[in-house]
Amino acid sequence: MITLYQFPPAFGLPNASPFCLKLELYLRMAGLPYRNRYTLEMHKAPKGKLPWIDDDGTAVADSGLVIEYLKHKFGDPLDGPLDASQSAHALAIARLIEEHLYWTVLYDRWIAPQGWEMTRAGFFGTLPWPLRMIVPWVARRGIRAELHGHGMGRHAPEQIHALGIADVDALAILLGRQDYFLGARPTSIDAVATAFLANILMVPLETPIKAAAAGHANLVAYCQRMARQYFPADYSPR
Ligand SMILES: N[C@@H](CCC(=O)N[C@@H](CS)C(=O)NCC(=O)O)C(=O)O
Repeated sequence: MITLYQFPPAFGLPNASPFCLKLELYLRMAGLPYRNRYTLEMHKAPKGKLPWIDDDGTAVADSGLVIEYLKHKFGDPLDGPLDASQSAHALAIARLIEEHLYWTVLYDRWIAPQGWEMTRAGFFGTLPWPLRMIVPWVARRGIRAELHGHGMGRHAPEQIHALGIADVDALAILLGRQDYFLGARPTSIDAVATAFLANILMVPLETPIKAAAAGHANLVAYCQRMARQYFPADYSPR
């Protein structure tokens, strides 16, 4: 049995970590049985980040590497039929989302004042005092350092928003009038796109990037369609 270790649900989503939501969506899309373990024990994660899985004693970390592992072990019903060009297209979209757009979202949640209010309350609000004062401060300092290391954190807020909006606009063009990112059938890139778009569109935080995404009717309809099809049944939208 696959055990999925991920953060507890937050912000009205099955998971406020897009990487965790991506992996849970993939498991559901591929029809693989799994059980959830909600955790904050980062020291138990093989790479110090969530999500990771334990598959009958085999620990695998990193959402992308987990998906590769699952494809290898259980078959690849979603992406198996893709040709090399479609796979390359999907890889380019995933990199745009995970290695670029993600960092703009991280900035809006952890550094921009309005986002930080939401994040501090949502992630740390139930901690007892004085942990409630110390833990968020330490965590935010870590995220600030990561944003600086990546480079995104070195830009002005308007520049970060312009970069994120360009990504969202590109995604809207790439999706176009299709039902899914590679056509009429869902593939694993839809787990990636939905996890990140839902974490922009379906979270109660108004940002210029969310406004841009909400302005693309195809992205909104896509996200809602994927949520209806694949979000866990016990998830109740706000
Ligand atoms: N490349 C990793 C990224 C995972 C990741 O960045 N997880 C974040 C949450 S979205 C995390 O665990 N952060 C906690 C930390 O860095 O301490 C994947 O695809 O799983």
